Amino acid sequence: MKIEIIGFPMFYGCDRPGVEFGPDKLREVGLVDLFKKNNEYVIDRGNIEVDQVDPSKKYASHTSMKYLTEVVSGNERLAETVQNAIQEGNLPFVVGGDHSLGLGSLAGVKSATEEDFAVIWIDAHADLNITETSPSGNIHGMPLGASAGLGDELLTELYVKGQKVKPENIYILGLRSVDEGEEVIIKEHGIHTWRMTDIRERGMEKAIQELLHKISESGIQHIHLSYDIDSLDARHVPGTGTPVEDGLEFEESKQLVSSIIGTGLVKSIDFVEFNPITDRNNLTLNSSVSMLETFSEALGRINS
Ligand code: DIR
Ligand code: MN
Ligand code: MN
Ligand code: MN
Repeated sequence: MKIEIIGFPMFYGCDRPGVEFGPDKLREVGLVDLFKKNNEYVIDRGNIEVDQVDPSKKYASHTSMKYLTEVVSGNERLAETVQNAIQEGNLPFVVGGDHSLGLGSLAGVKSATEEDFAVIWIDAHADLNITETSPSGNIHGMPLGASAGLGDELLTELYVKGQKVKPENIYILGLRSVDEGEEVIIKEHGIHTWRMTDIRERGMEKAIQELLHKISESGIQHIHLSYDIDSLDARHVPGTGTPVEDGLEFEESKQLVSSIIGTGLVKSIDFVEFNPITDRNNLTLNSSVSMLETFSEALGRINS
């Protein structure tokens, strides 16, 4: 399986500049070679084009969603690139940029995949907001909800019409900052969650067992893994839009990622929210590289 690295240099989904430099900063410190160390075929597809707009026009679309036009156009291009990668039998590894790129990634997976697929979302946040529940209007808080078919058609109809993933096939881990409206959505749609409180109570080992058991019971053969670096404890990631305390330690995060990839079912991956501009002493850069090494090694093990 070839790994296709795809950069998505966008900050419009989080409305905080800097995160758009994530993909190129990671390339600068050897992103591609880091994957080549463990994997025979690695291609760098470069960056998806993002339409530029002045911040004073962030509300130009007459909805409370900020930068709607640019988020949608960039994600439609991303969806096509992801779809092509999967149809060629390759594994798209999408590097953000903010987490609104989940919209394009999942639309691409949906277009390329006939059968149902699962989404594992590792994040401090649920990213399940719809326009009415969003406290911020930031689209990076909405990609999972929209992909489940919830909320505004402006997002749910992106690239391919309608629901991309069934709520019962969504698994969120690392949660510790959930908005009120998102709590209702989690309950109503039976979305599987392992919050930090669950992980602290029962341990990561147990959480992984439960997760893999549920996925195996579902019979799903394609997992999309979406990794937000703010799932890591705040002290490891000062350079991310919304660091949250009481998060994952490296050991736990690595164990989780390795086990998920170890199933051999992961066919597409996102890695998001590294902001080199707000980083301190390269802490977040080093955290990102350290996690990327784990992705590379785990992929290498199933790839060889
Ligand atoms: C919050 C923050 N739930 C929102 N979301 C973030 O604005 O919707 N997601 N930071 O990564
Ligand atoms: Mn996120
Ligand atoms: Mn997050
Ligand atoms: Mn559950």
